[in-house]
Amino acid sequence: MVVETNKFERRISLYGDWRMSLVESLSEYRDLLIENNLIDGRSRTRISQLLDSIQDDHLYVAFVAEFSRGKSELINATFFSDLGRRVLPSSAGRTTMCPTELRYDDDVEPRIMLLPTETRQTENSMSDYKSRPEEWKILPLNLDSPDAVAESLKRVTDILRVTKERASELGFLIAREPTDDDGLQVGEDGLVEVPKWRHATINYPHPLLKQGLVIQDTPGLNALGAEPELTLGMLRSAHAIVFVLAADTGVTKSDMSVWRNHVCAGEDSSCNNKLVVLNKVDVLWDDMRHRSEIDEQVRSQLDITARTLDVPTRNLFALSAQKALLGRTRADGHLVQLSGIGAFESALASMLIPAKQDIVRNRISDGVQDIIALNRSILTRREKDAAAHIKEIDALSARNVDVIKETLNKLKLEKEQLDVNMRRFQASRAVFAKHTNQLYEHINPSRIEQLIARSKRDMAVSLTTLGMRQHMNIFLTDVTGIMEDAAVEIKQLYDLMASAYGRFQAEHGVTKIEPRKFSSQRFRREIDSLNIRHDFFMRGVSLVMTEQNTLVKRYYDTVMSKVRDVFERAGRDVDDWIRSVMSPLETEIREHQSQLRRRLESMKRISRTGDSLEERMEEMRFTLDEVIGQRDELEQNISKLQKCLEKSADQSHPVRRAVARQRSNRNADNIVPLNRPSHRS
Ligand SMILES: Nc1nc2c(ncn2[C@@H]2O[C@H](COP(=O)(O)OP(=O)(O)O)[C@@H](O)[C@H]2O)c(=O)[nH]1
Ligand SMILES: [Mg+2]
Repeated sequence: MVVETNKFERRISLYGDWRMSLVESLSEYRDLLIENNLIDGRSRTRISQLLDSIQDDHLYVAFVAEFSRGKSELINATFFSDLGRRVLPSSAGRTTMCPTELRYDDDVEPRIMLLPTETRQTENSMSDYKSRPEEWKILPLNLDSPDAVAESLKRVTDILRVTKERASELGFLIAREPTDDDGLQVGEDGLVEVPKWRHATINYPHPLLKQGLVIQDTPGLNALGAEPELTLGMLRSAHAIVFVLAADTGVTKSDMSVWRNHVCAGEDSSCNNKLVVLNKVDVLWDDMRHRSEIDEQVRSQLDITARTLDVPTRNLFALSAQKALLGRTRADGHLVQLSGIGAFESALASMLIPAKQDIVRNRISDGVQDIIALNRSILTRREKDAAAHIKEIDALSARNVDVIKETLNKLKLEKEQLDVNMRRFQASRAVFAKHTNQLYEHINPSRIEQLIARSKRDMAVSLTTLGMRQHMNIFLTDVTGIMEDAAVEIKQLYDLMASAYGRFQAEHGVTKIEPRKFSSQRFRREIDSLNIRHDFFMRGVSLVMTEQNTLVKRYYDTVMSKVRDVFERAGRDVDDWIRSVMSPLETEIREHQSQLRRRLESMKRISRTGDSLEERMEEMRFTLDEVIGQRDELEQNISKLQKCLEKSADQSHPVRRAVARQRSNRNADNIVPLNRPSHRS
């Protein structure tokens, strides 16, 4: 029997190889630039940052569904079957009580970290707690024994029994009727079971996690509702979301609620980073029936699901996680094949990896393109300069005093003109600084803080959901306005720079390079999507809720902290842009100035001392050859880097293409192809 290899693992490992080769060619390129004195400090820092970002690049996959659909079992089967046992606890009823993240960070020991539920009463979000390990309970994992690991991971099922009031205080919805499935049920003793932990992070050195894969397992509707950060943060940033249904329950009301309000949350349901799994198809297996009959039944259930959720059937997979895990632990290839997990894993890998690869590729292309343009242009200048000087020396061979004078004058004139323009350029810096200040004023963190504070005050006195919703709308509109003002300022700054670049190009033959573009679009899109989600969330909250309600309060805190986060990142990016937008032109001008100075010096020496012309000529020819050699070596390096950044020929899978398209739209403002040199003489 052929034991199938896990397709997911293979694809991830190929992706890891690709990242390594990208790191290698980018480092080689940087070393060459340093060696040939073609890089300034700013570009050097940028390349280091890009290298770091490739190395700690993460792939996020979130498993979302109502409880008991088999999420944990599916994670066990897909990622952990090589341990020969069930690692994440999976059993009937509510098992995974808290959102659980599986990842690997080699700076810390293998361990499970648990954030107590009581922290829900504070204003801090889960991500705030990430930087405060002292608030978490930490248990080391004993890797020598899979049983011991599984035992430690059982902590994610811990519960507390508390009164209804206490549960509400902690932000959990309580079911009003015993038949309600969107709230926690009150037991006969009047107590409610709530998860003991708010969040669990498992640091585990699994090969896939070591490659940067991060798996998020969520417990169900109740936890999603109680922790808005999951929907607003985790699910939004996941590279793939796997939504799980069970064949024995079909699509229930609460499944629909998870799907609409959390997985899609206002986005198009055909969004291509979502896979839907119809799990537990083994419940339909029946030895008394013919295989084709069972297949037909599965197909018809898939059709119904596709229609109900409005997703394309190619994103839907029927499988049995349980049989897949069993088959893999027993090395029973037939059972694994029967389980149907293979097609799901292929689709997941196809969805996840090319989409992620596109993001990395775009980030790197965007990051290095102006560095490449600049060093190409400097080399072209060095080459032109050496050739021009060779001509000048050649013209002197007659030792004609007039010619020497004329050449000297020409060079002097050009140098003077350059100095004048340089002064003009320095003066235009003042205008640039004015716009820069205005831009900083727009995105000033204290301005956002003021808006947040005002909004919180307004909400605190608002007694109805409707009122709060209006205040939230005002807040988000104001924030959008700030983004728009910033975009206008950025455009003006860019135009200013582009005209300064253009002037130098026209008057001094500086190679055509353009200032680096900056687009605030991606930040704007993040704010827009908060707007969409806000509408969605409020539609789901039908009760009259006041600011006192922990859930709504936490929801708004989350939105505000997202806004704060968007502006912080935008501020950092703007900062980096402003610092770097001038430097290519400055470097280019400095290079030009020093070449003119050298040529003037050389001409003066020749005219004064009658330096041997042959010697100078020899020297210049050597310099020219050297520059050409450098350029060829550099071009080879750039081609290697570009090859690495090219899309691989096999991105033709329909899901993959669609995801790549969607992702690249999302990153459209980052995509800039690496241009060929604009001219070479
Ligand atoms: N028959 C069958 N049961 C499954 C399958 N996958 C999971 N289960 C069972 O469904 C229950 C809930 O599974 P679990 O993974 O804990 O679900 P979760 O709450 O979504 O994480 C457990 O009793 C599992 O054994 C499956 O493919 N077939
Ligand atoms: Mg679970």
